[in-house]
Amino acid sequence: STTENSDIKRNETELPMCFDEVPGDFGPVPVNKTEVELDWVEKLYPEIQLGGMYTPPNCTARHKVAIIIPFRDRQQHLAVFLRHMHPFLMMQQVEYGIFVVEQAGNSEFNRAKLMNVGFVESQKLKAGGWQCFIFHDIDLLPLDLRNMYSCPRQPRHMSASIDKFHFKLPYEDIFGGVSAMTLEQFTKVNGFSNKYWGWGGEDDDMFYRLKKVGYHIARYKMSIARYAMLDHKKSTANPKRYQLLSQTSKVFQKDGLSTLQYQVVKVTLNHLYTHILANIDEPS
Ligand code: BGN
Repeated sequence: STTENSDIKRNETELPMCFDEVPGDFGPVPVNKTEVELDWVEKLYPEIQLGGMYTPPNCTARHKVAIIIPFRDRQQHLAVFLRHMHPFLMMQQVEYGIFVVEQAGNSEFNRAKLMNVGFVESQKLKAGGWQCFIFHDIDLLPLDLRNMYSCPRQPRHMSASIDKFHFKLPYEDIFGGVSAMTLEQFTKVNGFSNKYWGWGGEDDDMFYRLKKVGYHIARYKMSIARYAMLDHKKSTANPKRYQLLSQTSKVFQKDGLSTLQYQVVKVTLNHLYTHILANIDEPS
């Protein structure tokens, strides 16, 4: 009977495993950079659960992935990003949540510290915890479904091939933009540094940490790791980044998750994302 059938469907243990790669002919996907209203995007994806969480309904997900997005003053990008990412991630059959971590206060933007906050806070919001963390700039939109939002055995640099950089890798050791690390990888390196205020270097710092503990960086081939970048103003570079980078491999166990200090101002479970507003200023 129908009742029996739906009972079977709801029983998770009976579900087949989700695929590990998007099958067949799927690959390139279009992007739409047109600015849209968040209210309108919400109506497009009623199947997304509160907080921007999703579990594939018809298969058992192989990956439980927290997407962590450092954020400030990019309201115009948020709806465009969510409109692109939700259908993309649903197509990949991953179990995921989207966490937008916004910096309160007036200090320089600290992307890396916000990502540490996103790691800690997202983990509190998932029963059993996330296994995979994808740190994601809000201005990057993936262009190919074969670019799986999962965590392989080595940390993966995902945004290798960006339109704004003419789809060329800027330099071999780059780890910025979008990167994926397992829970184990991220905790082993003590997370990101908390010390990079202003633009640049925090991703290189992570690269040095990973290298120091013996990981190497995985990447998809350039025809798959393709992204479109949304337009924005250039930020001012942090002049201290070279000095900080010269110390990383010596001091990283004393700067990161182990020394992270912040206050959560507010956590809001919106329909398409969890908003974490945090004060990360250093106590004066
Ligand atoms: C690099 C930045 C990265 C940034 C990439 C791409 C530094 C450290 C001194 C070499 N690194 O130059 O943080 O992701 O450009 O924009 O500035």
